[in-house]
Amino acid sequence: PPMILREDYRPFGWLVPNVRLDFTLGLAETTVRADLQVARNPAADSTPVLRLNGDGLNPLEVLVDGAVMNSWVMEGPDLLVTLPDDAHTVTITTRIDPAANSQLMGLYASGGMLCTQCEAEGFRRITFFPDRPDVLSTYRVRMTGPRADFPVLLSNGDLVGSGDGADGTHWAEWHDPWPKPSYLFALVAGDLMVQRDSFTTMNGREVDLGIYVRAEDEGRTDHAMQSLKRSMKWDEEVFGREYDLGIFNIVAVSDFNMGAMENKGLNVFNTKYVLADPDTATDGDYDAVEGVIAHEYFHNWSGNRITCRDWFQLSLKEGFTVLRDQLFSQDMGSAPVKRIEDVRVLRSVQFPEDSGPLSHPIRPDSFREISNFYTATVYNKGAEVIRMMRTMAGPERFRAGCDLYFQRHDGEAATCEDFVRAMEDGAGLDLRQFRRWYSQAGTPQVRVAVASVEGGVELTLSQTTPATPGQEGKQAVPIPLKLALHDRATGTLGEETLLMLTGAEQRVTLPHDGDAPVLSVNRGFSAPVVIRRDLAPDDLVFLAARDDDPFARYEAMQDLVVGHLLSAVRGEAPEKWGAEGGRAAIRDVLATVLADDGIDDLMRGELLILPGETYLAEQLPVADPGRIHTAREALKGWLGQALEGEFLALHHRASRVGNGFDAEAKGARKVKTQALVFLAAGNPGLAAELATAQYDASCEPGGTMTDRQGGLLVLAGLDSPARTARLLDFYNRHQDNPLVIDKWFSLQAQSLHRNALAHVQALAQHPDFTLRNPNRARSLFMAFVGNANAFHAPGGEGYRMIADTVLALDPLNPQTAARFVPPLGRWRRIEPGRAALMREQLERIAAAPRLSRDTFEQVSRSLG
Ligand code: HT7
Ligand code: ZN
Repeated sequence: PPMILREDYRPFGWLVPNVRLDFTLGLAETTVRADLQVARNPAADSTPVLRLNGDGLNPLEVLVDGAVMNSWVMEGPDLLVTLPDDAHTVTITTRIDPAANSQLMGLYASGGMLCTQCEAEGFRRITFFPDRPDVLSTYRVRMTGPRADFPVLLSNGDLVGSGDGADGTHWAEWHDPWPKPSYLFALVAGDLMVQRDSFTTMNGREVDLGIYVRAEDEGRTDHAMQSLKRSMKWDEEVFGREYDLGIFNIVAVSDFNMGAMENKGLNVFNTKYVLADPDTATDGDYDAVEGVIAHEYFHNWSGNRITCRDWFQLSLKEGFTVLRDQLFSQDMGSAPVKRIEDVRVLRSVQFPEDSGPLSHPIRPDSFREISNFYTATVYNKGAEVIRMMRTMAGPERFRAGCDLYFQRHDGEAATCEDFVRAMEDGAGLDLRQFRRWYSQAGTPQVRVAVASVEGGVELTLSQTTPATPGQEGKQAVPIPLKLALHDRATGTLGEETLLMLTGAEQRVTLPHDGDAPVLSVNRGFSAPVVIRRDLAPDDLVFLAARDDDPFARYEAMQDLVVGHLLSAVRGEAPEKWGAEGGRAAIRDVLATVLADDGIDDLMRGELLILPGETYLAEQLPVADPGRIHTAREALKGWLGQALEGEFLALHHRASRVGNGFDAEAKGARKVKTQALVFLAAGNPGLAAELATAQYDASCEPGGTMTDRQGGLLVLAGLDSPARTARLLDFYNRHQDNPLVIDKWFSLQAQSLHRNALAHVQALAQHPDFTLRNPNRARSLFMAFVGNANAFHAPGGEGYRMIADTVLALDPLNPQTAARFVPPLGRWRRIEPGRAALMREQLERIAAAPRLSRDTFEQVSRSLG
């Protein structure tokens, strides 16, 4: 497959101002008649040839200005039509089979309904079209189908007509007045229930809201609806963005490749991010629903009103929208906790991506398959890059920059450069050097050294970015670092300041009165970098227990544990990291955290999370996953024993808090299961009893899925007679709810049980398991990949199982298959024995015939 280059961008030769689509719907046969009004693009090189992208289509008929034309040609999957004049109407008829569409791109059948997914290049699987984001058209869509099968007929924009047809059919016609690229087109037809509501915009316009689900999911959309209304209000208040149609619909489908899709006026969602009720959704699920609903809604401005010129600019809409949804969630709940959660995702997913073979800038320079670039780098690092601009400008000037961007580029297909320029002009920032964050891949490493000088301290800061594939030499990037100098002896906390590190090395002197300065740096995670600082354990203990920045407390706690564990993994003498090899200090800080009335349980829960095994592996040039797992479990067990009384008391206290959805109840549930996690490592017998009791209590009326899942996850890792009984109970209780059965697969795949790998092998044969449903495939195999100890089984069985999954899934759903390749691609950073086994599996995949473009690209980059 060819490599597509960012620098090769050229405007399309033709404009397509208006599109009319006429669908005759059937699950196994849908006919599409597309009328494209086309005109030569004065801003492009003139060409009489209109290239219309297709993917697996045959034109049944081609008309130009109403007359049959036979001189069209196919070039690969594309249709080429040569047009004599400057403006024409081109009409093309195609026929597709949605039921056979297992890729879930284009028009496909899911549970008896029809729905579409067109981003990035799915529209070309429906009809021939210039399927690129810089061709904007208004759409008029007519659908006809059997009323009994498809009582609900939806598309983008406003409903402009509907009626009955012959033989039990009916039709509906929708018109979207806002010009949009083809990737935002959507159609849904099915037998669906709707929850309706309305929203009055800041200018007093009424918007009809609808959330459509299948009958069995009725009654589980209230949280999504409330989240939508909160999102609409927040976007008005914080970004000044008002909704621009009279209708906003959301449809939930159970077969979906990603989380959701922001189609104009008709968002299509994975059921996982719509449906929630206390008996079946965890607190994490509730938060995820709110976050994804917000994200897709916010795209209406950052993505739809202003879209991307080409797919290299994907972070223009995704990075910006992730930042917007993160800020929203910060405002809806606990801001520090949300920040810590977001940083944890960045460091456990994006940092490894950025230090491996798939590393790419947030604005990539090349790709073979764009679906492979919907990554944590484009999304999450992209959000961090814009967050840094906000930090440098402050919220008010940042808002002015956003306002200018929205005003300047409304209705356009824009670039990342346009965004940066609007920030320069609107927020008054000089971003000349900052642009390197868009072009340079890799995570900057910042070394910080502190020396006492007369009247203060001298900081020496230096930065380097390791080489990444195709980018050997790196330049310094501007790094905004929030910092404060505290005094350990007196306990005085210093004022926060913002320092810009712009060069490769920089020295700064900061005033400080006391004798024991402790530097708190990258507070709030002001920059997406790795900080290397040589802080003594005592200083980390001080920061973990006392810093006024919650993120800095979390960070110090993490550093303390990382220091101890890496020392243990390297086999260093325990004294190197303080008494008991640092364990005593960790125990004491944890005890302080457990007793600290100044923080709530949601925050306490964050401070109790030990760094994950992937994050720990990331700290080493070459890691032995087995040693990391052993060291981490040993620490957990030691802490579980050393603080058994405290964890028991915590579990007891938290169990007495009610089942509500306020912060107190959510916090209690969070620390309750965390207490169990430590106890399970320290005293498995006792933990099994408590986990069983927690599970059983959660099955009483009013009990929550958070407690049920938490108890069962811990129990699944232990050898207890209750294990099998409760797993069976959970299955029987929820067997009719696919999203909960996904949890059942996941928690067994994630469990710390020594036979987890064999359990996953057996579960893959379970009658409820299928690779055809992406949620189910991910629930078992992605959860398994996240279980580092099981995935990295020394004999390579885990690697083989994932390679088998890729090979089985690739012909069905290449996008989902390709997402299982990156875990194997980490082989260079794993000890040689396992690395060889990982590589062997990548080579086995590479050797398979007829590999998809998606999987081929990921495997070849991983081996490269
Ligand atoms: N913008 C949406 C991307 C998306 C997608 C991409 C490829 C294949 C399937 C997909 N479904 C949705 C999601 C978002 O970021 O909002
Ligand atoms: Zn998005």
